[in-house]
Amino acid sequence: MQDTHRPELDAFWMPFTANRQFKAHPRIMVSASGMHYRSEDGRQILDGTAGLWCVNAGHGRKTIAAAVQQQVMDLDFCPTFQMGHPGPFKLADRLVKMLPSGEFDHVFFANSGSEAVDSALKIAIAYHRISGQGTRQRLIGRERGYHGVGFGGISVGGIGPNRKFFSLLPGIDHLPHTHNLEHNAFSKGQPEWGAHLADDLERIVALHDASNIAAVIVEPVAGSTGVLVPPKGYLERLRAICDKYGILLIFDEVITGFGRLGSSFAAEHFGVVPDMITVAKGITNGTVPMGAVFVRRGLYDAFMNGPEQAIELFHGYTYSGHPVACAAALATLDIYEEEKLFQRSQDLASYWETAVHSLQGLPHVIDIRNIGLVAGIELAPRPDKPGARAFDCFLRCYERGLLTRVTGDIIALSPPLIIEKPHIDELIDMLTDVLKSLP
Ligand code: PXG
Repeated sequence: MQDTHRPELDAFWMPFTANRQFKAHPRIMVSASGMHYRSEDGRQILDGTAGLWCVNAGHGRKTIAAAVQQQVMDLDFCPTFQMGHPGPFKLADRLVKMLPSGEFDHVFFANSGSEAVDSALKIAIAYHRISGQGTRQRLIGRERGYHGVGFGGISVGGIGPNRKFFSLLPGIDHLPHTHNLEHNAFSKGQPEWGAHLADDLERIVALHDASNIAAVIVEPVAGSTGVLVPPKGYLERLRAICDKYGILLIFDEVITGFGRLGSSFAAEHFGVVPDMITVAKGITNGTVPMGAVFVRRGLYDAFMNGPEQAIELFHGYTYSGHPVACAAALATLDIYEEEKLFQRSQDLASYWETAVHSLQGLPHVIDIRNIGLVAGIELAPRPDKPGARAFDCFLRCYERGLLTRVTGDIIALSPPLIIEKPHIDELIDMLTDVLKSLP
């Protein structure tokens, strides 16, 4: 790779990126269609990550583009504070019908996963307050959890580098993460060991008393920290303990929502119903920013008790329910439904599982885990250089024509749900070659 300084790349401070490395060796995409990106040097790159876990219906979907174009022409923007337009009403009505067993009846819109998470945390605290339990202020997250980058999200999140420079919200505790190679390496689907880790919630309740705890937030499958699949029975136990103490349970489904696991949502997949679900990414197939919080029956109603003229919740964004995002989301849901993409994800899951586990035994591979159309491949770190081997793997895959995602020494794969078996074979072949060549 040649170092060439391109001054036109200087001004953009790239998020979550090694800016200097990138700008010395840029990886710039100029178009995308179906399962592939095209890079500025004219190469086809197989998208092994659905962009950033969001392009579930594949790239360049014409009906989404048409809906967005039409919406911009018809109604570019309209506030949703004290007035409205049809989009978010239609979308919310449609979304609640996709949720498990009619349990959820209202949707609050935001513009990203981070905003959805902060909205959910605020709704939880406000809910207890208006229900006469204002001492319930504490929030509980989990080690290795990722809930975006707002102050709420990094506080309940469990990723050291995301937290260490910043002052965090007070009154936060963390459950232990569930990742354990000694017990669960090379598990297919949900690992057997680890349900008891949910019992740590009892310890936290004993420490602070339930009367001080508002909510627990977890990703049903932790994505960003390397695809951590919940042990069998773990989520059920969390639900039971939350029920026992009147604590709200929030599932952050920014990654697991919209078919990633082969069901509409992880809540349905695991048969565990939380009190709120946060989503983003796949809601618009990544085309227009949007996030949302789904709230369980009763939560919204609790807020509807004051004088009719009064605003019930002092929270919202200029772009909550933005017309263009709503149009993109509605067109996206049409595709999911018409092409039965969640079913497709389920149907492909066992082929995917066999394919990714075929990497077992290759150099450096110390664990492979999978569920639905997602997989994590953990590599042994290079001595004294954590993350370097997987980053090298990412760069080599990119050169080879495959987009992967790395976190620490873990490669995460989460292809668009339109993936075909030959793409899976191709992806595994490329990754096999790279792993064999990796120092
Ligand atoms: N919650 C979860 C579970 C997420 O995965 C967010 C919240 C925040 O969403 P926004 O839209 O604010 O970014 C996310 C985002 C990665 C990666 O490499 C994952 C995310 C974002 C960037 C990178 O795995 N997830």
